[in-house]
Amino acid sequence: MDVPWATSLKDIYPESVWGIQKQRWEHLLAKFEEHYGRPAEFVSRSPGRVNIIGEHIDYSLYEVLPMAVTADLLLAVALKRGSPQPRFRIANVRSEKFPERDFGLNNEGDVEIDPSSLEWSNYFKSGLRGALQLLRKNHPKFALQGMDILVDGTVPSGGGLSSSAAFVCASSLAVMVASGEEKVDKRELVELAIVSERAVGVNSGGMDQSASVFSIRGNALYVSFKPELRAEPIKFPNVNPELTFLIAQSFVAADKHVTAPVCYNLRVVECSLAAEFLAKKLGLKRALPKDTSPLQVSLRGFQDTYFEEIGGIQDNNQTVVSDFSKQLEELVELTKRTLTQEDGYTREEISAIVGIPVEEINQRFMSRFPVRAERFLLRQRALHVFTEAQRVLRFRSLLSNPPSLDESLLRSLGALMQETQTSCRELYDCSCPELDEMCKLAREAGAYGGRLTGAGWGGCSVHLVPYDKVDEVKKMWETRYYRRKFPNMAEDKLAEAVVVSKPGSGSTVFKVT
Ligand code: NG1
Ligand code: MG
Repeated sequence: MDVPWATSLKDIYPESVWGIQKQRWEHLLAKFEEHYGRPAEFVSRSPGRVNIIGEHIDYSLYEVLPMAVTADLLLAVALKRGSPQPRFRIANVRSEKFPERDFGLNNEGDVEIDPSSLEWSNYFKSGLRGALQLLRKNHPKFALQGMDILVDGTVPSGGGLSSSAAFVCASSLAVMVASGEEKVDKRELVELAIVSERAVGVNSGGMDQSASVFSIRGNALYVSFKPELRAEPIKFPNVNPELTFLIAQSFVAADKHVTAPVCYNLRVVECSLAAEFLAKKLGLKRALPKDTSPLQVSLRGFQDTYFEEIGGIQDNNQTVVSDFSKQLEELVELTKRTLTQEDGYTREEISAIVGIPVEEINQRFMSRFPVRAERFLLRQRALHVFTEAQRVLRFRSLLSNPPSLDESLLRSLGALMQETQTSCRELYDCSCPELDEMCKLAREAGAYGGRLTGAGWGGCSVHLVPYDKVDEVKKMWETRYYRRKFPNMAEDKLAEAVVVSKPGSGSTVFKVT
């Protein structure tokens, strides 16, 4: 399926925001003309996302359930045709915060990116680099055009709503369209954006880019990574009271580029090492298959190989059960019995079990994206991943086959979200006191359940709230969290801290006429 071309903002946004979006787009296009002295030719757009459930399991290749939000990133573009050395000018409507940049390709015809600097244009560059590789692969004689670009983004950065993926996806899409690709295949775009975003220094999974590109308005998205990337829209059931998600900022900035070696990238390493460890301890005959996870071996790869080798699970009547969720249950028990050290494992201990020298472990798992750790908490990480994968299955089945359409359904969904929060806090260690506090306050004010969303360690949280309790929950946060913790916060910032989220549409190209 191709990325759609929109001709009206009504194709993109829900009715409630048409007015405000019209103003924003008119402002962007007027600014473009003022800045570059000619009109933009098209706008490429990709939204942020909120993850409803399935946290930190995409890079272990387990299914996740995010949805796009209405906030998005826009790139207004005009081409610089026929210049032999393409140059890129990229400016932002918020020029005080994001100063204009002008760059070209290096002598090898490549895009240079310095992942160690927190440079806003890196996200465009990584999208450009990915698109360029794909275009060169598909058209060997391909010649890149220069571009003038003006950016307008409404996804808060460092807020857990994946402004980064929105930026990278919109950028790759813009470069593809600017290069004459009228039809951009969604899956190709997602696959290239996943790999591209790693150039910015985080060894990420593929949930954000999938949600940003594939989402369909009014639906959540069930994303699978194995056997191949697939996204299935999931309609929300018509429950009474209406299913309402509140997204709340903690205003604890989670800067992945600074924390990656001890947070995000470290978790990716721990999960891959847990897969190797389990495979060896349980005596798998075959090596784990190389897959599309960031370090090429994953807990999902372990699961599939393990059950293939033992020929499935036997139930009480000795028949083989291939039920996926039963497999996950079994893996939880196996993990408890096999990864017994609560205080983690050193490199030496891991090396002795998996039979790979420490230097090779460092090289294979920790050289491209360095991590800092003495002990690796394999038991806790694997337990989180296997139980979270089960929660996603349960959540999805409650949405697709709701046992009832009343409050009890909402309570069951909320309870699963709450369990995720507990697991993120206790097993995955990716929450923070502020996020825990916000979840607790929301429940006191009537929310069914809530949890951090995205990588965690700060950023946003998402809560399932009865529609008639939305104001109470907001009030609770305002008085007991925001005003206490940030007494000097500006009123407009406070007003934007909490939003009711409606599932929005995915990437689009808009032709300016
Ligand atoms: P954030 O930090 O919200 O962009 C990150 C990863 C996801 C996923 C979540 C945790 C990137 C681009 N995204 O999301 O792939 O692993 O954390 O579930 O790094
Ligand atoms: Mg991100």
